[in-house]
Amino acid sequence: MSYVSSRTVGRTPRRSWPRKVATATAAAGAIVGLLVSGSGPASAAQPHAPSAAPPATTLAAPDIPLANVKAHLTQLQSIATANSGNRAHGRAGYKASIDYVKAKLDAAGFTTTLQQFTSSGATGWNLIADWPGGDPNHVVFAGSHLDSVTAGAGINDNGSGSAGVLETALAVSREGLQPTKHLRFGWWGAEELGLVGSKYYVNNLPSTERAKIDAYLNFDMIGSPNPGYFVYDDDPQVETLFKDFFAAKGVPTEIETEGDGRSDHAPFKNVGVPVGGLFSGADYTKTAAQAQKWGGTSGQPFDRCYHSSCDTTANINDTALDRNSDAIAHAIWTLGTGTTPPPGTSFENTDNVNVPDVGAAVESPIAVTGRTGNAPSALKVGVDIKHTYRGDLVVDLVAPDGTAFRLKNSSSSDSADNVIATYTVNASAEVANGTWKLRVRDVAAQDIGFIDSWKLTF
Ligand code: DTR
Ligand code: ZN
Ligand code: ZN
Ligand code: CA
Repeated sequence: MSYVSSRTVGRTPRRSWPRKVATATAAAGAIVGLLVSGSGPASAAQPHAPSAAPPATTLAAPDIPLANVKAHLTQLQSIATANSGNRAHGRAGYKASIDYVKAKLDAAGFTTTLQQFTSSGATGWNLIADWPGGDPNHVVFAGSHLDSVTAGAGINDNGSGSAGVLETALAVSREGLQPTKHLRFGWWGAEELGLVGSKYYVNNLPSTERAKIDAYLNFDMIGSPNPGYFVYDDDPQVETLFKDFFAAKGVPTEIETEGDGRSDHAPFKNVGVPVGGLFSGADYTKTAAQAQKWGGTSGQPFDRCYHSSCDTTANINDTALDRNSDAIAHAIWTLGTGTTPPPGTSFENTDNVNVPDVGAAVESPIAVTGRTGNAPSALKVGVDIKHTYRGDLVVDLVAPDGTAFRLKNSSSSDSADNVIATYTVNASAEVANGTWKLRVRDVAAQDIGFIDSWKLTF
């Protein structure tokens, strides 16, 4: 598709814009995601619909018994007590912890694998447990680190995450779950030495296998004694899944913003796997506002025994441990049994649509199907518009119900070429399924262009 470039000195004055638009924030950058759309461009008149997914139905997760989760913590505490007071990498207490978890999973019918590595001159292990069945090309993966620091038993950090993931896996077995996707669970070694075990796993996972992981969910500290309810702000669909789970229980959540790089989701995220997770807080101090919404004690750390000898079975808030363990099960059942497209799913229209010079707005449609509920609060809108004076252009995202979100205003001073950007839109008030449109209008004479492609990632 060719377009003519020319310049004029004066530019027609910009028009005032209808105000029924919401705002969006722009961020350059690529979108990493799974393309659901079929191959080959549809005609400009017809939306570029992905292969139609069956209506999304998911099985409801069972309640995860708090008593069972706490029984695992009691076992981990006993192991630490019998092994110099800790379960740290390279110490007897860590191998005993691995053996305990593996025995439970073997008895429950999982296919378990011990992956051995060396760090700081000591042998470490990752434990991977696969639930037989499900689509091997779509893996839903939940993990937690099993090692403690040398200072103590590490019951909240991270017996809590390890026990919550373990009990969810055992619930899969008890229910005889037959998920549509393949379920995998992991317990990492040497996280406290710098994410050593999870890095080793990802580094040794072929890229073809990495690509099969629809989502990696990380649980590191989920029972803090003065708890907060933090949701990782990584994959928008996973983030929304957890936020909606807690909202349905009347539990407010906050975004875990400083978690990047702080736990075992980081190696997965670094290779493009959609990630998410939950966190109840460590050594940061709970604010008065947070105590107001979550209870507990303001001015005190979420976990005053973080990395200390007092991180024992007495260092757990049962409500937080129970809620977060149930959230793990909810995520596994929702992502593992539903026909909802996996996290990081994109819908794309690659048809070229000409934008008339200083003319009427044009639209490029995308039909979104197979999703459940509303769009995420961080819906990614990837835009590629070829144009020789991008200041001429006004760009809106239009939701299926007609609500317009302003992505870009015109600017008489922005003479650069092309609009190639990714915008993040809070579309959580909009139903996800339906025909979304990219609306583009050229408001200044001379210079023309066309919509080359655009993409929605949930
Ligand atoms: N690094 C983890 C604890 C931790 C601290 N901040 C976050 C944020 C998100 C997850 C975990 C953490 C540890 O000490 O194991
Ligand atoms: Zn730690
Ligand atoms: Zn930890
Ligand atoms: Ca123009």
